[in-house]
Amino acid sequence: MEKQNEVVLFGTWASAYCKRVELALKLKGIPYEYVEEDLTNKSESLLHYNPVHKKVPVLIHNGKPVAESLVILEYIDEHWENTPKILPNDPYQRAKVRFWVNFYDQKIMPSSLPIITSRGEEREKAIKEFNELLKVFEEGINKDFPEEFPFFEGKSLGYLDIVVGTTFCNYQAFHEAVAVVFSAEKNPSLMAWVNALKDHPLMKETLPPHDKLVAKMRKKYFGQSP
Ligand SMILES: N[C@@H](CCC(=O)N[C@@H](CS)C(=O)NCC(=O)O)C(=O)O
Repeated sequence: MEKQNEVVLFGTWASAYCKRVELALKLKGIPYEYVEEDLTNKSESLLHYNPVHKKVPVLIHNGKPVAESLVILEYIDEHWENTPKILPNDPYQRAKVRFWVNFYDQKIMPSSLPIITSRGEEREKAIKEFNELLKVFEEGINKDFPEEFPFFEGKSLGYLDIVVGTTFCNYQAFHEAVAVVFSAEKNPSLMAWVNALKDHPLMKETLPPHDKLVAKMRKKYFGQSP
């Protein structure tokens, strides 16, 4: 007999992109099977289901793959419509949330890479540039969503909370393994938001363990053994 709602997630434990999807599935109460991928030796299944990017996450729903984390989040929200909504119902609000999620993925996420790869003055410059983008982001979301702080969409976590939370809630690991990039003095509302997100029970359950993540970052970025 055909299963109606078989959900399988291909992911890897330290990936914020994968954690986005895990968190969304949990928030919506969707049962799923999780398959941990070894990205140094990608499985035949991953290559079959995501032949274009060959990346995780990939969600397989009743045998059909959906790739790219933001596409997956929107798919989940549209398919399981009688579960807590991730995106706002109002088209204009939805457009604004998508705008800032895209800004986050396209501008802020890539700007953390030069911080990892540089040293000394170059690193200071990279941190400064990262912070300038963060300011634009912080001021933009405060202006666009003045009523909804610290959680968008009222009490349940929304699209921006999921996307930002699953990366920034690990900031202490990044500070320990790489460099200190933000603080309550420089980024007051962002830090208040991130700290509130860190306390959400499903966020806590979903984030990777701090020590394991620090060790992974040190090894991946600097070739250091724990
Ligand atoms: N734009 C993609 C990015 C996903 C991504 O970069 N995944 C990484 C893990 S964090 C990956 O699978 N990397 C394997 C590779 O690049 O070969 C998304 O949003 O899903």
